[in-house]
Amino acid sequence: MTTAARKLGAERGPALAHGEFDVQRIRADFPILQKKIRGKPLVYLDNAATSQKPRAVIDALVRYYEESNSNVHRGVHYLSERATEEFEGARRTAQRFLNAASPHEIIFVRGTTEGINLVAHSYGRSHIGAGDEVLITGMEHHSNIVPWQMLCKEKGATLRAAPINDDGELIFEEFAKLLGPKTRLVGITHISNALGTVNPVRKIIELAHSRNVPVLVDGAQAVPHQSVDVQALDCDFYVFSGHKVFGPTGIGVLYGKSALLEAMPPYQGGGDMIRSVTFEKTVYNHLPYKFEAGTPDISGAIGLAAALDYITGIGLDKIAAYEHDVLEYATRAVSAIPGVRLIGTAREKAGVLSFLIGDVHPHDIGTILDQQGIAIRTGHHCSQPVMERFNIPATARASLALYNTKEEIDALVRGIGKVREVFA
Ligand code: C6P
Repeated sequence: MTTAARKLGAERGPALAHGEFDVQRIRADFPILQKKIRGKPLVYLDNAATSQKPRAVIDALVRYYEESNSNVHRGVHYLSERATEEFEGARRTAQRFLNAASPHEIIFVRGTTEGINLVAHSYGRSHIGAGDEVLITGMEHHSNIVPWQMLCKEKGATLRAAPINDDGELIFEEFAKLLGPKTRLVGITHISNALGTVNPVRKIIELAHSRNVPVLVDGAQAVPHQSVDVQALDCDFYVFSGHKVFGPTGIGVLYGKSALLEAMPPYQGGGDMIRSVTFEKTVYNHLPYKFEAGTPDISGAIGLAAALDYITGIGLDKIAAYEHDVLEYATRAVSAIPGVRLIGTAREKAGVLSFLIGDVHPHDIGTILDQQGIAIRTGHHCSQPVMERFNIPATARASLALYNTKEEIDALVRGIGKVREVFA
């Protein structure tokens, strides 16, 4: 072992430095992490785009299709009752995961994007009118920009975005100034996918509520990394995607406070969302079914519940502490490489390391890393206004999950070294 390698080893600390958090045991739960990519061990650092799935989730999907598959809320037969029980059990799991007051505050949707669109169409259309304003921030994903823009255009309302500073933090005073008498809704990301910034959502919600403005929190990048308690946050809506939290694609959760959801009109019409239908009139179903028209993603919900149980079993506080340590290690190691510029240097960060290397195009960085079995994302990360704020077209982004190790960060650092060699 070289002196440098020994020094790095000492910095890394023992493998079990985080109490019972045994990263190697966790890695063994994820079949895909055992694969080789282009002849090299897979180093998967694209978790903000989508996370890998543990055996528990894969097994839950297979078990559902082998033993329970049927439609829900419809049949009197054994399988339909069993599928309904499992589907509604998944809702209760999501309720516990977010600490929602009731399972009927959990609406199953396709993902974060659909959750935000649901709120924009249903709550937005009935509460936002000409001259009103929707307030977001300068670090939102397109999913938390475009639905509001569409709504504002339709209604003659205005979309406002609170600016961010050079570290990628929300400028709170500017946000407070923009939160005015015309603001009807605040939409804010909990953690930025492009920068990793963790927003002070509790403080934002308190301020918005002091002015009677409801708040939607985009939790897509938060739920895999830290525990979320919607009652403690007191948010009005909270959305996340299953596939970013080790669950299947095609399923997500919209949490909404009962009183708000009760008063909102349905988003889509169809089966399951009705109590009775005549050609003259439809009486809508009660919550949560009023917002779940058509056959839902039954297996997705069951797979998601398995994922939530999986991370809850490990402990989100342990996951947060472990990932914080790996992110700090990665930040130190990557920023020490000559020519590297980090985009997003907020004091409170989680999960994401966005960077540039000299004037090398991020797509070239991604391609050279891919040849070494290292998966990162390059581009604007569906956050073009963030790129504009930093006056760059794109970044290379390494994003972490609970199974990433400091050894993988070392591989990333070596990979960046290769990029620098190629473009020297
Ligand atoms: N961000 C990324 O690589 P969907 O596609 O509905 O599951 O999630 C949309 C979404 C909403 N908000 C935030 C903060 C997000 O990060 C994402 C998805 C991925 O960063 C894919 S663009």
